[in-house]
Amino acid sequence: MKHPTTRWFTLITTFILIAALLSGCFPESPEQISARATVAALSEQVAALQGEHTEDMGFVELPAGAPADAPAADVVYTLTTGSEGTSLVFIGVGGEIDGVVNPTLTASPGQTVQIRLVNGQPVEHDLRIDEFNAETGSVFAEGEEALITFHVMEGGVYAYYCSIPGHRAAGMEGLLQVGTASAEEAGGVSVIQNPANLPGPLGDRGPQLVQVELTAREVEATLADGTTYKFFTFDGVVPGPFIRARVGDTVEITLNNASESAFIHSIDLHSVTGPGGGAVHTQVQPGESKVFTFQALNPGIYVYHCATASHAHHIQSGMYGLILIEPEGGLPPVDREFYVMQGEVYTAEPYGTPGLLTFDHEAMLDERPEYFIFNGAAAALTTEENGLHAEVGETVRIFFGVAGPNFTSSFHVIGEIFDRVYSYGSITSPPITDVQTVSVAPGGATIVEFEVQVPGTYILVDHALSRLERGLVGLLFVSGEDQPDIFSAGPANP
Ligand SMILES: [Cu+2]
Repeated sequence: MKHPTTRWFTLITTFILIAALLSGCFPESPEQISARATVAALSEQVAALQGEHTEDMGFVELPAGAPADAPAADVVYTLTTGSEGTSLVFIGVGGEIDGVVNPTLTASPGQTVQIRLVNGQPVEHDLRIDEFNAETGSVFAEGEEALITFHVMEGGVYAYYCSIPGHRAAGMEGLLQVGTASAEEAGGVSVIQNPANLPGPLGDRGPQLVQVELTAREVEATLADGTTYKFFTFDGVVPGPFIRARVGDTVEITLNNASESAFIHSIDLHSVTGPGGGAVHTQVQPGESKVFTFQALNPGIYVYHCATASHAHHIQSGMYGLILIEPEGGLPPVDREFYVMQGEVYTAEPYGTPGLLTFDHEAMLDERPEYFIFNGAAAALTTEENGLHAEVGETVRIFFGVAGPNFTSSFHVIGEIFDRVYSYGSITSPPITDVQTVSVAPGGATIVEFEVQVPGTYILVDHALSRLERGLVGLLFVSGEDQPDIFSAGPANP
């Protein structure tokens, strides 16, 4: 299953880069000034990206095929450079890839591949494929060309990209697929938890017995486009199921460990009063089950996670979730509730490497994650299917947790202000009001609430924004009538 498109991610990345420039940190070049003019129109561009792109790609017409002096090759591709919205991209020229943005190139093992790069704009670019030591060197002028020829021996999926600083993050990357495994097949299954998938409010009921059954499953699943990873999960989703109980409830937790598992797994819920938060009673061997019971003494929004050594390894692999213990009478009603969790992934291979990635224990001890993710994959929450949706005038509540295992989140929604924040996840203290960014510790959670007054696309980030370029981004789509009294392009109407 293939999900968040590179296009979404790169457009948003570019948006952030532009926003940084607008903050006045750097002198502006003419390109940056013209980019500033496009910021106001970005919401429409984001919306337009949901459709297919057949026009306004700005690619130049070029003849396909290699120059006469080029060495012979089995497969020949021509790519030009260009812009799409505020992103930078490669665009296919000629043949089946003609006009395709960042096309997937194909070849068979043993073939000689030739890629001709034709600069479509007067900006420095190049094209590189690390695995084959193939690099074109820079092209500077519009129309300037460069050629690489290399042999592909082993099947696999490889990334081509522009190595000029910032250009890959701005969108200049694609895949070279050698052999029969398609980029889609390399995507594996999905462990993405849909942010709207959580049980509704409990209402004004009394305490009762709540029985919860969870199964630890180890699954190879999509970490990013063309990239998979061996996740550890509760019930095959990251984060695991949202659990909802109320203060005074007796909660019985059954933890199964799938027979295919290679590791022991367990569960520690921060809502538990008792040793290990339940982990001492739930170290479960593959194919077995264990049960424990606790009484919910304190209302709040709490993280749960696996607590089997190496704890940080199991957590970064995806074994975490949230449990809400409602206060008597529940939380105030809202129109929409969402469930979002942030985590880190420590891979041996650099960010953006296609194929199956492997866990790197040293990188974890050094706290150098390659990926930061919301809900189970890089840019998981940027698609129509897995994004957050609301309508103008509605109130939105986000249960936001940080699994870590190591990094504090500076949770922020670009273009919104949190009307209420339940700081530290405490719901027995009054919420604080009018907050831009909320700090959430690893193993901590919060609840933010806000009314959406203006239609458009809002971007969920950790405002430690380098992490956006490592996959940490989500989208809130708000539909409804424009509200020019609150937000509009152009000068004020007196
Ligand atoms: Cu585990």
